[in-house]
Amino acid sequence: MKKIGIAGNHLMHANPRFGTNYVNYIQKNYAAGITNGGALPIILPIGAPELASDYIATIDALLLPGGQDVSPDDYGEEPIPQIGEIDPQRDAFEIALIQAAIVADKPIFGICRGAQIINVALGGTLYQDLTTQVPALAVKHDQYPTKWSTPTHHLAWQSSNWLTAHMSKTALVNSFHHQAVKTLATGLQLDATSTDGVIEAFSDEERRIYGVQWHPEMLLMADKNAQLVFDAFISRV
Ligand SMILES: [Mn+2]
Repeated sequence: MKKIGIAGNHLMHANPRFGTNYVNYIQKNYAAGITNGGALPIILPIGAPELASDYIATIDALLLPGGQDVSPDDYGEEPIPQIGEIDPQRDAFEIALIQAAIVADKPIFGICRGAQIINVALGGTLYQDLTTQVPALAVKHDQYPTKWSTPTHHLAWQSSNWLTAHMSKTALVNSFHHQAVKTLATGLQLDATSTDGVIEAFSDEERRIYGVQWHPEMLLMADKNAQLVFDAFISRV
């Protein structure tokens, strides 16, 4: 069985629900997308970057999920006032996982923050806050309070890519992000934007690196076609 490592998240503040213990976790739907696709999800707890290559050795591919804002320090910027919560420990661990997966020639799939941290790990940059930094922004990219499983904005495909065979020409996706890719890292192909030009998907078939800015795992709750994104990735492992 193909083993897909999911980079875990953690509750960063002592939490009364768990008797103030600190907690490692991952949202269930990431694991569901992998098990539905016939592969085995393995959660990788945030740890020392030095452990990354050992973790990568135990899996066949890496999935990087959503979460906190990526620290602008990772791409050489000071934080603007509109940035959300950052987690340098998670950033460092995930960047080490990405580098180790590339060295080991294992496929990588990033969702939302996961796509952003891939881009940063490869030398690209991000918008810290779309509303502040993109004057031409015309689409609502943080659809809250509309529920996660409701797609709200369209994709504009920019290339023939790993998803175009599986998704419609006028695909609707959900959107829960206030950061986004600004400059794509060298070697990444632009796959899709939103209709206002925000980067929503990229790939590199040679290194088998894939990123999407929306949340296919939350669309699984309402649309079985959303599983095709996970299936397309698993087929490349
Ligand atoms: Mn969006």
